[in-house]
Parts: sequence; C-alpha cells; structure tokens
Amino acid sequence: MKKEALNPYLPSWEYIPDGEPYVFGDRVYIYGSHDFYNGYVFCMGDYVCWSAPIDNLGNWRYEGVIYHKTDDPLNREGKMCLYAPDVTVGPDGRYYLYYVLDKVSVVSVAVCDTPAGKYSFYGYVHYPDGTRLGEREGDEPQFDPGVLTEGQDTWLYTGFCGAGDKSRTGAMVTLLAEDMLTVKEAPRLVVPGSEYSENTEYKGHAFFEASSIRKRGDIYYFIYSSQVMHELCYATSDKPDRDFVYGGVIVSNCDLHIDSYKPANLPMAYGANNHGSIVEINGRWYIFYHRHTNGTWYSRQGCAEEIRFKEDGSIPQVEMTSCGLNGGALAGEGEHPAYLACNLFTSQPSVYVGDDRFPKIMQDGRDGDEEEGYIANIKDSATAGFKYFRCKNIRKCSITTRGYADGIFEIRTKWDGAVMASIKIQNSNVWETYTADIDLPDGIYAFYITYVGGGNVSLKSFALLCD
Ligand code: FUB
Repeated sequence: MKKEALNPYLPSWEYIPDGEPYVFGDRVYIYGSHDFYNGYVFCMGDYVCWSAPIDNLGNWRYEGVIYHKTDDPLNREGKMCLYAPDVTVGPDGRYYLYYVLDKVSVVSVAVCDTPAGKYSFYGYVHYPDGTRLGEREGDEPQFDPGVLTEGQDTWLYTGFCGAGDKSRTGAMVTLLAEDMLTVKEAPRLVVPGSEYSENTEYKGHAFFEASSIRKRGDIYYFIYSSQVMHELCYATSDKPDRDFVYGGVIVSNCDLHIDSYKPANLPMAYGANNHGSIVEINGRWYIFYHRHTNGTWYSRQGCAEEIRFKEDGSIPQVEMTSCGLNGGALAGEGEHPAYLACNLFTSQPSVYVGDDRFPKIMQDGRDGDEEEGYIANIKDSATAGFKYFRCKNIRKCSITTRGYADGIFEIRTKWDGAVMASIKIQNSNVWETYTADIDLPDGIYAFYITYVGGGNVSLKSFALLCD
C-alpha cells in the first residue's frame, strides 16, 4: 500500500546520516554512515542499508547490516569508526563500497554482487607501486570518498579542509583504473578549501567535506558541504576532473539563506555538519541531507527534499520540510508525530546544535529501541514548525504533552503569524492530550507550535480534527 513519505524518511529511531541515494532497478537505496541514538562520537555503528520502491517513497525496507567495521583489516579490534561511504557499480557490474575509517587517511573498498548484500573487504586504493593513496609524500589525507564510474573509469573525489590548515588545498579527484583500486591519474584539485578560496567564486562557500558526484545529462554536479558545514553546495563542469564552477547552496540544515517565509539570515533549526547528494527517482529530482537530533552532533537522521533545475542547470535552494519525498503536502487530518518538526527554535536564534537550553528531538530507551521520537526540553518561546499539510474541514486541534510545565501552546500557520488556537497544558507524568477549537479555511498550511509558560515540557504529537 502507498504510504506517505515523511522527513526523516526512515523510522524515527534510525540514525543514518551522510546518505548517498542511488536507484538500482526499481528501488532507491540509501548508503550512509550509522550514528547511534545518544552516541558520544560520530558513526558508532556498522553500515546498514535501507531501500524503498521508486514509486512508494514512504515505504522503506531495512536491508540489514551490509558491512561490519571490523571487516576492514586495519580495524579488526573495531576501535575506528566507518565514516561516510559511497557506492558505485564497477565495469564488472559489481557494487563497490568506498569509505575511510576515522583515524586513517586511506580509502578502503569493499565489494558485493548485489546492491544491499553483505559486502566483503576488497582492498585499499593505491598507486601502481603499491603505495596507498593518502600515504605518498605530498598526498592530502583521504576523507569522505564520492565515486562515479563511467565505462572503465572511476572518478574518486575526496578531501577535508579545516579552517586554518594550509596543508589541505581542497576537494581532489583521482582517476582509478578498471580494477577499482589502482590510481590511473594522480589527484588534482577540483574545489578549493577555505584557505585557498579568498579570491575565488567559492569564497564563503569553500569546500569543507562530504564530496559527492552525480551526472545529469552532460553536466557533472559536485556536491559538498561548505566551510559553514550546514550547507550542501554544488559546483558544475562538463568534465569530471576540472573547470568546476560554483553553483550555490542546495539545502542548509538550519534553512539559512531561505527568505520565502522568514528573513534569510534567521536559522530555523539546529544545524551542524551536512552531507548528502542529489538523485533522480521516477522522473523527479531530490536532495538527500541530514538533520541533527538529541541536542548533539552525533545522532543524525536522513531527510530529503524535492529540487528543480532551472533551464541553465542551476538548482535553487530548497527549504526544509516534513514531507520532502511525498510529492506534495501531507494529509492534514489525523495525528502527526512531533519528530516531524522541520523547524525548531526559540527566541534566541542559533545556527548550530549543542546548547542544552534548546528544544531537541529525542526518543525514549536506548539506541535500537523502536521508540517513536518526540520533542523534549521545550521551554518558554520554544517553537516547532511542521510543513506542509492539506487541510479540509479542520475544526479542532490537539496536542499531546508530558512533563513539569504549566503554560499555553499557541498554534500558528506562520512562524510570526496570528495565533489560530491556544491550548492550556498542565503538569503531567504521562502523555496527556489537550484539545481546542481552530478556525481553518480549507487549504495547505504550515503549523508552528510555540510554548509560552514556565517549566520544561515534551511534545509527542499534534492532531488536526474535523467536526
Ligand atoms: O559522519 C562522519 C563525518 O561527518 C562524515 O564523514 C562527514 O561528512 C560528516 O558528515
């Protein structure tokens, strides 16, 4: 049965950042890192894979663990983490998984006969003399591989450029031979990092990490996370290894720059690093990216938005929503889990996650427990935004909350709009539901739910109800 597609698109208890989406056959597969709920560093898990039918993007299937961190000979003790991977289909039709472990600077490769079977360690990317890429004098450390195979050639894009580090010049591309491991052409710079972008078009949006590459028609789109981290930017070229021109920001995981519903410089979610890519699924194009939950950098979840290309090939920035892969607004009537909030903020704006005064999306239990997410740490002025919903005959609304708090939830259809309903809540040890009337002409709406009052409360869900 067709299910509505939501953001995050996987179950709320799953934490897959750095998602690289690919369509293989009639399914879309997502390859990402694997964070833990309440993780204390990035990427504590083994690689798992999820997939969905291309015509039912709300119906994701767990494919299981596709690679264990101890499968890499450098990591038999499991002390290193598997950072952001990418997958490409080699000239032999097999699926190749490229990744870098967090404490080394070489690119590992694993292989599998099917998109989401068990991958086996295959080797390290190396020069013809056997020296591993990243270990030769003058090599820049390898990080976040992005790969594209065309015929016998595989282009490998890597890099990480922290501010102040002049030893890292930018994102580099390396051409690999048919065996998927041997360097055929040495690394060359494609997009500069912040230390080398001063007099370039990349200034302010210099390369930081998260190399990803896609081709649309004859144009190569290099997607990357910029020096401010929350942005996924792109650059284009008609060649895979040179002449990339800065394109712009595709998505920011705090919605910075978007000015269609708020001032451009106002963050509307708690952002931090970002990583993802674009993909065409069933005739529509999307950007996959991740958001941050639990008030930390280490419990990230995959989201996606539909994008469009202008005639000149450029991609206008898209806003974060709760309904990205759905192809339109969600059905308004019914109960909506609070973890679908695409906006989360207080009267004190913050671009980055990590301040324990802010509200956060979290879950009960431990990582792996299939407990539905909710919003916690809601204090005076905290606002959660949800969009978009198709509403017809909606006459009442309700919210479900718990916690030590005594105040009012105000419901608006714009973050700075008029209050459409006020719902008084009380101290409660368990989830309690409170209802109010709302006068809502039929249409498509965003909902912003703001807490005004004392204490600290959690929001499980809101509901829109007909007469
Ligand atoms: O997930 C670990 C690291 O965080 C990735 O390798 C980077 O791209 C960033 O998302």
